[in-house]
Amino acid sequence: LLSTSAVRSAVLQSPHPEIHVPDASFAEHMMRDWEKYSNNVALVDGATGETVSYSMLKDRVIRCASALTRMGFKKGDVLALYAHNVPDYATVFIAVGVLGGTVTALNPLYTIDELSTQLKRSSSSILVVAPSSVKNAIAAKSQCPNVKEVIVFGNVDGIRPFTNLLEDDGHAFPENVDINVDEDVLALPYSSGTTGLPKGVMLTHKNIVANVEQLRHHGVMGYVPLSDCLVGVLPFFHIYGQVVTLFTGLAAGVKIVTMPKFTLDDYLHIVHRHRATSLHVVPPIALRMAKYPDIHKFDLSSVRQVFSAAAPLSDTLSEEFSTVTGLSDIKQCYGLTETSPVTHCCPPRSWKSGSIGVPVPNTKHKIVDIESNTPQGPMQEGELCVQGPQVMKGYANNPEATAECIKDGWFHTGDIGYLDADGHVFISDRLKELIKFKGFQVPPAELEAVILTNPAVLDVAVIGVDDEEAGELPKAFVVVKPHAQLLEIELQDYVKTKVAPYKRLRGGVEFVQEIPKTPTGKILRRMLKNRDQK
Ligand code: 4UV
Repeated sequence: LLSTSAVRSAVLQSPHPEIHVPDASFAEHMMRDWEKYSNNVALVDGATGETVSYSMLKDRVIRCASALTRMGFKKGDVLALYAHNVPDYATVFIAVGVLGGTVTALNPLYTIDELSTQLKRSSSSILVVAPSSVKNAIAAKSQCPNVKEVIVFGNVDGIRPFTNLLEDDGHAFPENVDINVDEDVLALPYSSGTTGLPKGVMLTHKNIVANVEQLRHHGVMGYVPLSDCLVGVLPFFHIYGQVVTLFTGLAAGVKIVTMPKFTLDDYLHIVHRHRATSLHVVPPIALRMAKYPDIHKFDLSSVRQVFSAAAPLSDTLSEEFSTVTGLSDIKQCYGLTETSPVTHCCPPRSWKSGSIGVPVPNTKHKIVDIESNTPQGPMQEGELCVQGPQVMKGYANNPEATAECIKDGWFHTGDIGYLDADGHVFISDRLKELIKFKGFQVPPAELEAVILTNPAVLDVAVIGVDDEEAGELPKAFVVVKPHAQLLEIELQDYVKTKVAPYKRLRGGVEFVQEIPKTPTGKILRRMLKNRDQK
């Protein structure tokens, strides 16, 4: 794909031709081609069967934006989405985009503490929730004076239903909101980045529009308008489901079947029944499919391509998956919340097992030595750095953390990898402290802060331990206070009450005399990891 001399030069361009990224706002860009798709199905609620056509979706966006305007929501305001995947996730996101507002999405499994932390940090004024989350939402609202109103997808007594917004006559729809596509923040997901607690990632209209266009390019996701069908199984609160499935799918005019919750059987039924053409999975879903004895009961012949991202997909799993499912085109992609997310994807035809492929259009990359920051040659390991229009504006209210990861115009991913002789990237390790459980971020610093609130704990360090099914499991090394008593199960139960289920200490607890640290007090996680592997 790339000439050897191109690989020898340290900074590499994407092998794809340069594409044009329009200066359109997110909403304008999403709806640009919808006239062509009008009566075709945009979204199907996989749980209820309700369908929404492109023209209905546009109508809903107008009504929703108008209703939000009447509620006083305006440019610069933040709306929090705390819900499972439903078709109106798209309605809300695009309507907020029209108004020049920002959406901060949250995992619906977040506890009240986790929810109120993000509501406060993001200064959200409206909270849109699923019926099952109303109790948590009310409790969090009472702790967050910035939250003015709670709206529910569905019906719950005393809470304004989202359908009420869709009954608006649309007359307050603002025609001319002035949006600066390079500056105005459309999405504010939270990511821990290289270190520390979750930080608000400022993704501008341009960032998201760029990534949608980079993915739509025929050499990347290659969705076919009007005939393709995607399954919205990965959560829309995470950047993967949000941009790669929902936004890129809707901009491209395909049909998306939303699933509020993953169960393997439901997923395969939907793929079969709706004749899905491209699947977006994370390695744990690929593993479940590869190990499912009843897989042959489902007709997967409509599936043209499978993409896996968010965590490493091993050669072995990729091969087993293809053998068992008969789906030979399983390609890896790679990216981060901070890069909207996609920076790399395996190119059609010339992809290699275990590789994350090559940079998507308009994206440059280099591998640098982690000590000297000098560019590395082929087969030499170092930190992967990227440059492109999808790289975030920065972390909200945190110029220090931004400056630590964006240096001289290069975004440092915190992942270790190398390039092979053809310029394909392989990720081999993680430099940053992040743990990934089934592709979801578990920031060790967040768990450490929670564990330190236990009165028996003197000191703690959390690392990820390898696990075949989940990728990694969070494990705590704990120093107990003198004369205090603490059992592993007690601490695990304590953590369970404070965090979402995917952050639980499934890797166990090990009691130690002291936590190894550098002279400046930084935890030596690598030392703990190496000790754990022995
Ligand atoms: O911030 P985040 O949770 O973001 C993501 C993004 C998922 C993507 C990326 C490209 C796509 O095409 C897509 O469909 C979905 O997960 O976590 C970012 C970190 O996840 C690890 C890596 O450590 C990142 O810094 N990661 C993401 N993709 C891979 C990966 C991969 N293919 N192989 C290894 N690690």
